[in-house]
Amino acid sequence: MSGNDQPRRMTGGQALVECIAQEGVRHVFNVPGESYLGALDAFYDHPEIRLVTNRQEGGACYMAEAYAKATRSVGVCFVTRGPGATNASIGVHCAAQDSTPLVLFVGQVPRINRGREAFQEMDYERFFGSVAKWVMEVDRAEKVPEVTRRAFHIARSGRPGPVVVSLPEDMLVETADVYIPPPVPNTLPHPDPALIADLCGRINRAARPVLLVGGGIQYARARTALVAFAERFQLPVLTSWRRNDAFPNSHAQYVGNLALGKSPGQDLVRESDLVVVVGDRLSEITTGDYRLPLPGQPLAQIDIDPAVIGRNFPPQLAIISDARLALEAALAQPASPAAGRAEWIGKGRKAYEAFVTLHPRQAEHVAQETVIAELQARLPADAILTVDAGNFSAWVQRNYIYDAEDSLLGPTVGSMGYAMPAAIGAKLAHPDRVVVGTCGDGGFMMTVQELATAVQFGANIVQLVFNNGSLGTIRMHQERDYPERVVGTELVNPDFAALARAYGAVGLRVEKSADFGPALKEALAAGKPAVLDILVDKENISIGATLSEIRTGKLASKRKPAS
Ligand SMILES: Cc1ncc(C[n+]2csc(CCOP(=O)(O)OP(=O)(O)O)c2C)c(N)n1
Repeated sequence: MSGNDQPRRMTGGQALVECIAQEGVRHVFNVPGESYLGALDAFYDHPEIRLVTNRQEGGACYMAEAYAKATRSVGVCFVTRGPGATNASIGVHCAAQDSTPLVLFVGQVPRINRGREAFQEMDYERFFGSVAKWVMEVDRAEKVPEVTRRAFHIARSGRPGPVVVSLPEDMLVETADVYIPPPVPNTLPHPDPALIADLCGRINRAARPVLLVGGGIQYARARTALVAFAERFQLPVLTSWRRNDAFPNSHAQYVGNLALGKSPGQDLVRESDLVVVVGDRLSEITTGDYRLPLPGQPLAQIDIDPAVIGRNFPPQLAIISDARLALEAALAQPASPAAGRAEWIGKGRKAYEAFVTLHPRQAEHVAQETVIAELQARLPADAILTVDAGNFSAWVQRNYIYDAEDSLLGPTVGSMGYAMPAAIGAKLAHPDRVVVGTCGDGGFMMTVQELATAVQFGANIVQLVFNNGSLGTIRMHQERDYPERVVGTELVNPDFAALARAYGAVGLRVEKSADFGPALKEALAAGKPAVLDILVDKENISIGATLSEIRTGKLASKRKPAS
């Protein structure tokens, strides 16, 4: 898409929407506000952009964030000043920790009123300063294209992330001669060939190397190169927290996901003599509280962002590069993997397969294992699952096999209320793929209002609610640290199936394991959004231990010294 050569007379709002259209944006998520009416009106003349009106800005911003994840392009969200911005901030924080390209446009008070504590006035630079990659207020209509182009460029380049652009209300209706330059090309950093040769030499010599990959693979569209690289250099592959889909899970070299709790993948890292990390920031959860890789363990890191390299773990070899370009360069290097690799990979794969094999538990209501087995059996291979924060997600992440690209969208930031807006965003991005959102009863109610958005915009998702009448994760922590002192974690819920029907969606209540399969089948064929209210036992509160086991000390407390 190109800009226009000659300046044109237009308002700030018109220039803004023109720029957004030229960036190739086809969905914009918003909650309207009078503070950006001049931009809102400009969408009227751009029917090629679908303006999705949400019911709460938290839902809108999550939806834009997940749309960005599902398309690996920049998500765009518009909210009003002050309260709109604060509501949307959950999505900005999510985009920051999840490295998701997002531009949040926020209305602002008229320029003459800046600094007067005018109606709903906020200083966005200070408010978003610690989470956004860049925050900028556009002070003149003719500067709209310059700031917008830069906003998109910053959001998607390097380590992707959120940008906030503040739009004074009067600037949006001001007319000016506006020159619109073309979008900034996304230039990718190439690796240093000598370092790639060094890396491949180390990999060839290592007896027990592991390859850990994260979201950088997904944004670089590096899957083909990654699979070829893993095969050529005979490496077992691990994925990071909530990036399970960065590598096909059915591949014989896939050995697991590094998530909360103990896993055989962690053992493999512990035993490794070379940990190669590509496109992952080595978060607290992926590294098991910053304990893996071990101190002094040989580490090689490839990342697009110099600030990510060595932040928590000092690597012995560091390559700043786009993940795909680095892996493709490595493919041209001689491969002579040390003897014993097949056994090393086989050992990891065997442990992984045992770890993810489902063993349905005793359950009065629905066993989570049955839900996963049915999903695996009934969903098409390219289905997209979204997850929320909550204990239920452990089953969705550990036991489901993610083979397709971008088939798991989850908040690595761990914020509740994500799954349903994310599912809607993913469905709007990929109308032909089946999209299933998964959440707990607590998380569902945080953004339940977006079910109206799904119905209005024809996003026919299936939303699964694992309903245990409790904020189960916190109850688990509570029982572990303060056994039998239950306070603040019980929930009295509405009838979710009836609520869904009131929204115009399909609503089904599933009380027994045997009923889940037929209910899922009905939901998938419904031709409209569907919510399955799945009753799960409070006793089966976590994947690692039952409520009774936790009460009797099966989980070690992180907060209190062992007595
Ligand atoms: C926005 C937000 N608020 C609070 C939390 C803290 N938190 C994490 S999990 C959780 C409970 C989730 O309960 P539910 O959605 O019912 O799922 P469950 O753990 O029972 O499976 C809470 C309150 C959070 N992560 N995000």
